[in-house]
This record gives sequence, C-alpha cells and structure tokens, in this order.
Amino acid sequence: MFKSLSSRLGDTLNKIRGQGRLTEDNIKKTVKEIRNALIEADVSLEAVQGFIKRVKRCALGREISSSLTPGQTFIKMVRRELTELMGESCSTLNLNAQPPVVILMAGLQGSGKTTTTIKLARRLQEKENKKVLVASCDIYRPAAMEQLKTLAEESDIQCCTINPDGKVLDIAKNALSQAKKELFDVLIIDTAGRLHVDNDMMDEVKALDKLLNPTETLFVVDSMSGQDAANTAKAFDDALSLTGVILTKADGDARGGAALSIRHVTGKPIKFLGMGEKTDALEAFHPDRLAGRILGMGDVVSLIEQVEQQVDEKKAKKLLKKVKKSGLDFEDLLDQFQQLEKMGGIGSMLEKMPGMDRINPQALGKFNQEGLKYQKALIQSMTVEERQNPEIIKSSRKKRIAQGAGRDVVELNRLIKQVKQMSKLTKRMGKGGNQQMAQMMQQMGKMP
Ligand SMILES: Nc1nc2c(ncn2[C@@H]2O[C@H](COP(=O)(O)OP(=O)(O)O)[C@@H](O)[C@H]2O)c(=O)[nH]1
Ligand SMILES: [Mg+2]
Repeated sequence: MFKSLSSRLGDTLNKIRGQGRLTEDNIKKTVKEIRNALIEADVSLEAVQGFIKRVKRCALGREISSSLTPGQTFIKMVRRELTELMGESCSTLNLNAQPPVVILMAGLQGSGKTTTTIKLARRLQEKENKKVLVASCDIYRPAAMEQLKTLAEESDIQCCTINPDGKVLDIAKNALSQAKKELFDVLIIDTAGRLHVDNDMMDEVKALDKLLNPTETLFVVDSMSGQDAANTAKAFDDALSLTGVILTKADGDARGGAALSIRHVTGKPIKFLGMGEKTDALEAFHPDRLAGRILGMGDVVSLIEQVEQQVDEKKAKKLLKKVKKSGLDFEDLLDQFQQLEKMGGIGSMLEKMPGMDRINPQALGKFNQEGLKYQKALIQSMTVEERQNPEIIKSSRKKRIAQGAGRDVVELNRLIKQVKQMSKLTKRMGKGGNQQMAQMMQQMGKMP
C-alpha cells in the first residue's frame, strides 16, 4: 500500500527539504503537488481539502524552530497532519467488559471478515492469553461456516458447532450461551456479507448487534476499495455504531485512499491492518509510523525529532544572536562540539542529518572524530580570555596552549585560522539556525 503516493510525496518533499527559506510561491506549489498526489491515491476529496487547508495554514503561520530549516519544519508539519488524518494515536481493542466480551465482525462479502476473525482470535489467544470462541453466522454462502471452522482448527481456536440450517439469531444466541457457560473471555462473531450495502443485510446485522450488545463492532474493509471503503464504512456506522475498522489486504498495492479517508469520513479509528492471507498477518495500526512510511522518510523524520529534542533551543538561539553580532569564538566552538557529542557520534549524525545533503560529501568524509578530540583538547587548554578573544593568542601563548594539550603549534595555528574563517562566515550569515550549523560543520570538516 502507499507505494506510489509515497514516492510522489517523497519527491515533492525532497525538493523543499533543504530550503533555507520558504516563499509563499514555494509553499503553494508544494501544497498543490501534495494535493494532487493525495487525489491520485484516491483519498476522499473532503479529507484532502481539510488536510491541505491545515497544512497551508501552518506553513504560512511559520512555526519555525531554530534547530530546523524551514523546509524541514514544513515536512514535520506535513507528517503531523498526515498522522492526524489517520487518527493521531494507535487504538487498541477494548476488552474492558464482563466476559465473554463480544466482538462483532461486519463488512461486505470478500472483504476478509472470516480470515480476520481468526487473525484476531489468534492474536488475543496467543498474545493476550485470552480464551477465545469464534462462531459463524454466515448461513448464506455455501461452505462459509466450514471455512471458519477449518481455519479455527488449524490455529487451535475453538469454534462453535456449525449448523448451516439454523437461523442467524439462534446461532448467535447459542454461541453466547456456550461462551458464558464455558467461561470464554472473548466471543468473536463472523457474519455474512453482501456484494453491496443492502437493507436485508443491514437489518440482519443490526439485529445481531442488538442481541449481542458487542463491546467491539468492527468493520472489515478491503483497502483496495479506496475511498469507497470510507463511504461503506459510513453506511455501516450509521446502522451499527462501529467501534473501529480493520483494513484488509494492506499488503497489496492499494493506493492508500482507504487508510487516509476512513478516519476523516467516519470519525472511527482504524485498529488493525490485514497484511496477508495467513492467519498471523495482522498488524496494529500506528498512524504515526505509517505517516513516516508514506513520506518515505522515517529516518529523516525521527532524526529531525532527535535533533529537536537534543539541541537546546534557547541556547541555539542565543548562540545565533551572538555570532551574528560578534562572530564566533572558541567558547562557542567548544559548546558546539559538546552538542555534537550529546547527539551521539558525529559520523552517523552527519550522514543522517537533514540539510547535510547540501554539503560536499568529500568534506564530510574528511570529518574526523580524532581531530575533534584534539581540537577540543586545544580549546580546553586555553584560558577563558583566550577562548573569547582568539586574536590575543600570539606566539608565547600558542606554545603554552599546544603544550598543555600535547599537540603541535602548527595544529593550533590551523585551528585559529579555521575559527577566524568561521567567525567571519557566521557574522555574514542570514537566518536559520540549522543552516548555520551545517555550514559550520562544513568548515570543521576541513579541519585536520
Ligand atoms: N492478501 C490478503 N488477502 C486477504 C487478506 N484478508 C483476507 N484476504 C483474502 O481475501 C479473500 C476473502 O476473505 P474472507 O475472509 O473469506 O472474506 P469474507 O467474505 O469477508 O469472509 C480470501 O481469499 C482471503 O484469503 C489480507 O489481509 N491480505
Ligand atoms: Mg466469510
């Protein structure tokens, strides 16, 4: 699922990622591309419009953080909105009720109800240690009840005795009393579907709902049905009051419209994804992770979060203000070194760091952790006065400093020259904390 949407959004956002400045034109163009990509992925128009409106509003509001470039901030925002569109957080099953907790499965024919009934039963039995009973109320499709029974047997799930000549409500009643008598924790009821929403089917499932008073009423829907999935879900929700949705066949090449529309159209959470025909192929639905996957930049996004968390924003702002005014000195440099260390290893950091793609990879290659250690030692060997005023470091001081750090004066000279260049650079620099840091690192990359 999401393959083409992901590659389109990825392309679009890559263009904006490194931007140091976002213009209104720039935003407009990007937003339009995102809109088209969503529509092509068969997301409902209503959901697209709401999404686009929010992204635009945030983008123009410019909540810029000093540790991110505007491009990165924009991506972060798109991810946040995409997550919200799909439901904010992961919704689990509600099993807080007097056992047997009843789960009613509803949906159209072929959507995957029977398969998913077993998938859920296995999950509850194997992962949550519940005693689960399943029952089929599909008296219409030949062998539908057999299908559930066979699958149940294969997975060591208990299934009610089948009676294809019985009445739907009787079967349900018997299942419920068996579950009560035999102290099952959970009873999952598989139902019959039709090819389209029709009144007979709705009446039947409504009667089941009334009889069983289920704790969870789950709508099972094929993700290949795109935004239609959302509309069918809505029709079922009007009749039944769904508690959640299970999106099946998410392992296929559906365009993703269902996943992105259902929450918006029905207000009901997607709880699981069916990821294959096998009875263990069921995944919890995590909107945030999926949003990352759709944007094809899980790595970058988590890194953005990491940088944001670890760079002390206030400090970064203060530094920026200071270096713009009076340039950079050794104290600032030492501080930056320490920030880098805090982020856990420079090598991996630089590779993943957003914005770093603008930097010459050779310069990055030369960046050398050992060198950093010695530079740090040199700076630490200076007095505070020397750190704040690099220009007072003349020959006698140089000797002392180099000796203190156990390094060569030539090395110190190079460091002093480097910091002077960086200082000039930062004074000239415009806005953008991260951009400044990126360039600074580029300079540091040229260091010994
Ligand atoms: N690839 C894939 N196939 C699935 C998934 N869920 C169900 N199916 C297949 O879809 C078909 C219909 O499933 P079934 O459970 O009988 O649907 P029902 O009519 O709603 O009970 C079967 O061939 C299943 O193997 C899924 O998540 N992925
Ligand atoms: Mg079935």
